[in-house]
Amino acid sequence: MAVLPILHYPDPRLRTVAKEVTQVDDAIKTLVADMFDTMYDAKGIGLAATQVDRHVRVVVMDLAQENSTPQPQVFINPKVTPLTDELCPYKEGCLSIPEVYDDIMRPARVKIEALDVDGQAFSVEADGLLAVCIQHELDHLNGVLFVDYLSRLKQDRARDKVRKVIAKQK
Ligand code: K1U
Ligand code: ZN
Repeated sequence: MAVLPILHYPDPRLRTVAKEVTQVDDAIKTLVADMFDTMYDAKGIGLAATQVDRHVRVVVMDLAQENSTPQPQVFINPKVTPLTDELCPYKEGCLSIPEVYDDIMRPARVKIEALDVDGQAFSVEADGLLAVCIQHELDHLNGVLFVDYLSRLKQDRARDKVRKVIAKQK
């Protein structure tokens, strides 16, 4: 298992549209394990394969509160269908856009259909943070970032902020 490097905005590789997984084989299982290592190391609650420069439709998530039992979830080839026209705001963050947060409006309730890490199909209805997070991660698989929903001014500020944060880390 390994902690993988995370791509940062505005890296053009974050714009790649990920390909469907055709077989949940050992290579995908290793990717899933590495993505969990990477997500936990970065203290995130979700991660899309796109963010670690792997362009397959794989998402990992753990929405457990800090200091509680981990609740790892895997979504392979996720499909998300809104179940309501109601949009809810949530102050989103992104491991690829560190230290930038802003309110994004998304459908409040969705149906998620996906494969699990054993290749078994499942379906779940979601609201709250799960609904927000799966829509954010699905956007990553389609090359979309939450700052794309913001003004050009806020996008420019986000780019400057990420540059400064990354420079400080070096
Ligand atoms: O995809 C990612 O970059 C992961 C992202 C998931 C996400 C969080 C909040 C709203 C939408 C999507 C993160 O984990 S951001 C990391 C973070 O600091 C955070 C952790 C817990 C709650 C909220 C944000
Ligand atoms: Zn993100």
